[in-house]
Amino acid sequence: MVVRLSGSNATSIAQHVLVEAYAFPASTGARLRFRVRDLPSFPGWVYSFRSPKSVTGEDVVELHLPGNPLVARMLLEDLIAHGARQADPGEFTARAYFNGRIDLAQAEGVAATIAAQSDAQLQAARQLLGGELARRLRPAMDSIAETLALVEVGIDFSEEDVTFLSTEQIHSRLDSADRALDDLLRESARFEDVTHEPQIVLVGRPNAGKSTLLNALVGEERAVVSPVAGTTRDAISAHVTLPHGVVRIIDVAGIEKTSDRQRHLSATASAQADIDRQMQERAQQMIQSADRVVLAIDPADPDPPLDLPRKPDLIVYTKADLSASAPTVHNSVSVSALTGGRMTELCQQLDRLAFEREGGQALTLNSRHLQCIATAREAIARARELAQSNVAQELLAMELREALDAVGQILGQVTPDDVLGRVFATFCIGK
Ligand SMILES: Nc1nc2c(ncn2[C@@H]2O[C@H](COP(=O)(O)OP(=O)(O)OP(=O)(O)O)[C@@H](O)[C@H]2O)c(=O)[nH]1
Ligand SMILES: [Mg+2]
Repeated sequence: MVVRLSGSNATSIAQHVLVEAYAFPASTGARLRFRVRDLPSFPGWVYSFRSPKSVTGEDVVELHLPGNPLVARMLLEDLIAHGARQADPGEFTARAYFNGRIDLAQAEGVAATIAAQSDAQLQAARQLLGGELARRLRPAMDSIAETLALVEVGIDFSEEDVTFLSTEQIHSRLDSADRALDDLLRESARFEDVTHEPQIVLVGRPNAGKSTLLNALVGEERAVVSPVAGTTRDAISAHVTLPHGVVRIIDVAGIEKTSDRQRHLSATASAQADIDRQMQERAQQMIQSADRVVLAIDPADPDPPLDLPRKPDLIVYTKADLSASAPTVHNSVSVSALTGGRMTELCQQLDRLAFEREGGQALTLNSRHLQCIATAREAIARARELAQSNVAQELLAMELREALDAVGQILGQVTPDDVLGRVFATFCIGK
């Protein structure tokens, strides 16, 4: 277990739980003895990282303890008694951001890593964490910032009749910035797509074995199973963890042909008829809205297979333990939920249906990133118009600054100082 302290008092507070005084050198670990309340002292590891070379940019001490939650809690309480406080959610990451250790997109990457429910989401989070977005944005930011710097210098020297940038030069710089942003948009995936939880609906005739399949996939008795046709009424859904992530599997009422239903109806009261109609409608809705449709067929069922409004993505022949002869059809698998036979293959097929996507390596942008990029591109378009007229240099600078701010906001950077830095770096104004 690891207890992590961050802040200027980290070392002095940590000192209180160590048996002997320790100097906390930079970036090293040592095996030391801990004392917690009246427990016998015990060994553990202490790692210290001095500001600014730590994950938060502050002094950081990590106490690595034996894996006993009770001891860890007592130690935590001792640290709090000596002036520490429990971190707020995300506080280590927030401090890392405010101390300039990571940019805002990387901070989003930390949150996305924690929330990830599939390989694709982890991959997207990893790219944010790795600063990939900052690298991709850099050329556009540089191009806008340099243009702004030159336009501002032009304003300062407007009395002296020197032109720092021609309209064509401004246009070509802005076009290249706009192109870089456009490329980024075209080549990236949307975070909302990646974080979408795939929904797979199980359909089939009554008694096909859908609920039994759901239970076997979940590993517990979620849905009621019985030999009576029409057992499942409301749609039942459950999360199932597949090799590449978590999906939602939905088990709906068995779908009957209208003629079967009529037969059924004559024997039931009209209230039942209404329930039956609602069940069927619900099942049809689920088929329309699900990401994938899996059709369950009992090979022993003499009735012809269902006519679905949508082509199923996979056919599952059920009850393989009862009938050895399932038809061999493309995109089908024959399983026994009862004995578990070929259920692993079914899971692999479901995994493929839920998570197959081309590429997979694309950078992922969330809606905040998209909004910032759109704002930047609008400002670039306005700046391009303004660059035509010489009188509007201040307005042009304003639009460029807005574009730069918008791109900078993706990474959480405040830009005015950045611009000033460039002006002074490229021109010896003080001369
Ligand atoms: N031997 C065997 N029986 C199974 C298997 N799967 C389901 N059954 C049986 O088939 C019957 C119907 O199963 P359910 O899972 O309730 O079928 P369903 O498709 O959900 O039926 P409805 O909810 O009425 O549409 C039950 O008696 C199950 O025990 C299997 O793999 N092997
Ligand atoms: Mg059922």
